[in-house]
Amino acid sequence: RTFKLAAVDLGATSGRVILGGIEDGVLRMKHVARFPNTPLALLEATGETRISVLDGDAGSAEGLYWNIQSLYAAVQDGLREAARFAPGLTSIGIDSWAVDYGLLRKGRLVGSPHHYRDERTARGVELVHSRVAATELYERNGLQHLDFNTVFQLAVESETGFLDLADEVLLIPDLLAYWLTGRSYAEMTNASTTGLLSVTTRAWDTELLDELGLKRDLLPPLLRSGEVIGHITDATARRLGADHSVQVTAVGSHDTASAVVAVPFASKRSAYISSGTWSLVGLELDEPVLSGAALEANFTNEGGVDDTVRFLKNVSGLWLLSESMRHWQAGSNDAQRSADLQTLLADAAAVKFHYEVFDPADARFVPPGDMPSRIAEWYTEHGLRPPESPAEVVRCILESLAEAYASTIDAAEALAGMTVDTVHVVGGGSQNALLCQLTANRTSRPVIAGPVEATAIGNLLIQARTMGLVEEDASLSDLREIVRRSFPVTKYLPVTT
Ligand code: LFR
Repeated sequence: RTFKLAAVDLGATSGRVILGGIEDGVLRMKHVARFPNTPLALLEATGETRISVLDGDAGSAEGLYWNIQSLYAAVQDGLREAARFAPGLTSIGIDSWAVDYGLLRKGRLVGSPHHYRDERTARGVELVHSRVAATELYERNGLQHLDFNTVFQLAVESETGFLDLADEVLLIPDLLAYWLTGRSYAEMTNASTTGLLSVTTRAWDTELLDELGLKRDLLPPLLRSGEVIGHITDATARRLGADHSVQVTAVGSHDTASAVVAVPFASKRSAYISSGTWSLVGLELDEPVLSGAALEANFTNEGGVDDTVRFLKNVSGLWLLSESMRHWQAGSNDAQRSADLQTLLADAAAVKFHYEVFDPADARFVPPGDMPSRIAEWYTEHGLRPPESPAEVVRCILESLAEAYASTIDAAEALAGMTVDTVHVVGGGSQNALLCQLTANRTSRPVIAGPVEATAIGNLLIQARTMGLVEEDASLSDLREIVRRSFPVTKYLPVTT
């Protein structure tokens, strides 16, 4: 009875479907499905092109893609399970990573969506900057420069002619919502990561599209989180075994926007870190900060739920650790192969740390591949002694992330003119006790860790408000009160050694 809502939450390495409902003012959740998200690398091998699951050195791949059809099949399986378990299901909300999209022609997908780690984006940056200077771009879209922002990807699609095939571009969550409902929209929080949305009007920047030679009608109408995308189609209802009155609700479809909704802010002076594959470190503000200093510091002003601004910086994340684990587990050394994460983290905590930190945002760490060697290479190039054992590498990764968090929070404080007295960590990284403690130490501020499922929680809370399960006019702070009531947190105090 309790469960009326389903959150589809897609991450770069796995996806999940989680049921939710409100009971006595508390958010209850039930995980119904979890599935891997394995990208596809199209490799050039012996002269012919063959599709292969990503393995080994993807640097030599022709392209890196999302297996969106498999993902959609897994999402439908998950929703079928959700509908079976919760016959009273009324709403579905979808969020995923940002920037990536499918190209459609007459409603059909043209090719597989590219993965943002595909290295073609460097060309896109050249193409865009030859028409619009970086400073002008920042004034218009307020975004941190990341080579993979949609605007750069579309510039490459345009140069290669693929864009000529398309009459519509749909971001990943919008594409899945389209398949479920037959309605195509662009939800605002995710649209704000494309680089094509005006940071001042939060409408598509048609002048920018013109300057870049992109067709104005490629992008669908915008929708705000909390609005209804549509009811599921009859065919979808049959496939899911769900009632056709089930609706798909626009949530903060950018996973980071949903995660920020679920930060149980202890005070107005709190910073947050949404810590997963990436770490998004920043502040919730009412207005964007578009100063030269913010551009210089490469901060982003993404659109948040309820017209907030996510003033933050993407500073790499636990990808460094998961990709290192993938490398070790595929290796020939038995001891390394059998190393599980918990043992490694315990060993890393025991390492006597006498290394420098490295820059986790260095471009060499973006593509998939052998992270431990790339980290060693970074140290050697800087004339420093590299970590050797896996435990040392893990410790260096976590110390370096914590240091990046600290300098980013200090910068955010200065740029936004606000004092930060507390740091919230949500997402997978909030379960990493070593990372949380190092973050407290290096930021010299208390860290409040949790909830781990912030993204799904934010997704469910916006649906709950739309469906009238909480007050229709509940503010973000009202929703955060529900988070505080529903989920415990862990506190880490800074320790100086
Ligand atoms: C986090 C995230 C970040 C975005 C990156 C790529 O999952 O959505 O916010 O910078 O993935 O889309």
